[in-house]
Amino acid sequence: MKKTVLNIEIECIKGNIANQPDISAIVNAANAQLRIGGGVAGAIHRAAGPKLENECRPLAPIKPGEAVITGAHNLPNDYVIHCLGPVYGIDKPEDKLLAACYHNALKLSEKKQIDSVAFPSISTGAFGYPMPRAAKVAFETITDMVEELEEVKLIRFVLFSNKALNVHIEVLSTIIS
Ligand code: AR6
Repeated sequence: MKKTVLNIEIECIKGNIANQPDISAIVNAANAQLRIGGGVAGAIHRAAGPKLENECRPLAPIKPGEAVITGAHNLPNDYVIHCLGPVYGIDKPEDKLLAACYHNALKLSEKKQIDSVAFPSISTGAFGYPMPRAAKVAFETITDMVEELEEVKLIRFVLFSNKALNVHIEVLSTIIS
């Protein structure tokens, strides 16, 4: 499913964030130490190889809402943007911290002249953020930013299950008609 806002495509697909060869930057749902971990971080680090963790080491730790950028090593992309989402119920206010992840990732993309970015659903796995609420924060943050985006032309959400895909399609439809 695709929606276009001011010439920027927002797309939702089912898939694996570590297998998006047509995308310049993929976003990692990282841990504070930028180590391998599970879920998205595990998939990205396994596919990128150990040099990614080496490059991450001096950039850690990061705080909830922050984003840092590295190369992609063995991944088919140019960059990995590592975001630390809030742990739901602990890092507060969750919505502001989650919005900061999307905002900071897109700011970094603009700075590096990245034209396509793929996001997972940050914080909705191990960090427990309810997916419909997280999707609303993500899409609202992006639509608030489209006017200032000059480089980014495609924003893809890569969802891991049909259920996650359907939640995102439903929420996106309520935000962009
Ligand atoms: N591609 C796309 N989505 C995925 C993939 C994948 N390969 N794997 C999982 N998801 P999570 P968080 C979905 O837990 O909640 C890690 O251990 C998953 O179903 O990866 O931000 C880190 O080391 C869920 O909807 O990220 C951190 O400690 C969403 O992606 C912590 O988990 C995010 O799940 C970060 O937790």
